[in-house]
Amino acid sequence: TTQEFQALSPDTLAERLGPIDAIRDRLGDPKDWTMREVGDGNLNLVYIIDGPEGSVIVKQALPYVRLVGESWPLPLRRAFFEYNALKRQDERDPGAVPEIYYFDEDQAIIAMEFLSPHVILRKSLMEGKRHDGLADVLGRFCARTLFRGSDLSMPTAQRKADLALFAGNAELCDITENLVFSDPYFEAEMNRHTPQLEPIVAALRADSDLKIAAQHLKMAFANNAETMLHGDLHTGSVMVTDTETRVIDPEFATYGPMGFDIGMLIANFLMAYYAQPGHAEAEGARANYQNWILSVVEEIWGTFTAEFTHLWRTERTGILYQASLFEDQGDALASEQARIERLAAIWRDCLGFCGIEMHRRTLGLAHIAEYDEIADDAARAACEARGLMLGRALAVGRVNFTAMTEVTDLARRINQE
Ligand code: SR1
Ligand code: MG
Repeated sequence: TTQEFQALSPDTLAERLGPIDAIRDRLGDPKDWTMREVGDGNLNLVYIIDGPEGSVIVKQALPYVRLVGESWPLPLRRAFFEYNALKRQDERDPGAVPEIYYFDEDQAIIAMEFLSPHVILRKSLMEGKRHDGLADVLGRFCARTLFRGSDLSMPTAQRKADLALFAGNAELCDITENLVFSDPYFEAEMNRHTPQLEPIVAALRADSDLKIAAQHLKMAFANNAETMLHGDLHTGSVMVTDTETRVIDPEFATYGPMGFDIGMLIANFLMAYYAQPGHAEAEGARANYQNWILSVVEEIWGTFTAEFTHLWRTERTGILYQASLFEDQGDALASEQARIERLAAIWRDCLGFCGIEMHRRTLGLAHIAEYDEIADDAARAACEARGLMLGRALAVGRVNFTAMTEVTDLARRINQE
């Protein structure tokens, strides 16, 4: 029997979660727990519980979009998809995501590892901090989870079952399909943008090539069910220390095209790059830091392709491109050509999704703190306009770029305009 959903509150946390061994064992006696709500995302409640023996994160989905309110209902079962995605990501890239201690499907509660002293990467990029190994972990995470969740690696019956399972996350896909790919390009009700951007926004909404690109990319997102995606891999879904990087929050997990996660991730670094004038003090230090951000972008793609190539050569156990078709017949060159062409397709998608993400974070409902926290409208618009220009160049011109250095060079040129 299912219990009626009840949102957790600081007053009820100890009473409701205290009896659960897996949580009490981590924290100690519930009467000594203290809790604070720390959720700053768009959808959920998030508590940190501190006990005499440790700390735990408790995340609970609400039956509506927190950012908007009860007028926008959203199914609790997104917690089920988040739980299942975390389990799979941990198998495919061990240690990359928080450990889960407890899951309650009816109450949409996941209790998991409290990452400390980690902070949200987006905040850290606004503060001008660098993180060793960041690009390596993120590039590898993308390669491992995307490759190992696909027909390149999984037993195909298992992949098809997962495809059907994650198809149930339809309402969260619907958010992405509308908020990311459509709303930015017309006057959707919940859109907002900085007033000084009006002429650029009008030009983008009248730009047929851009709207056609967005439609093609939307079709790819909705129809190209290549692998299990994280589904919302932005810099707010990454936690860091000086030397450690972890990925969180895969409630938008779904089957989709391989270029989606990595494109969305890179877009968020590029926007952090353009937002720096709104945050960094001295110009010299800012330029250095901006260069570091672009080096991370280049390294993420470099690590992704290196790891994907390694997995292709060592772990291709799925129904796609069997060794019997290539290597066993002494046709290893064809296998390599197939890999190069596959990576080229991911690259094109990645740039397209990257460009669209840069637009929707400036023109749609869900913006980013890097831009939003620039108090002066004109200064914010100057940063955002550069991101919009690069986004358009990437979405429309995605077939013309051949290396990430071409993207970062263009980012620099636009930054100087
Ligand atoms: C209504 S949800 C808006 C955005 O927040 C999430 O983090 C996703 O990025 C979604 O598009
Ligand atoms: Mg999130």
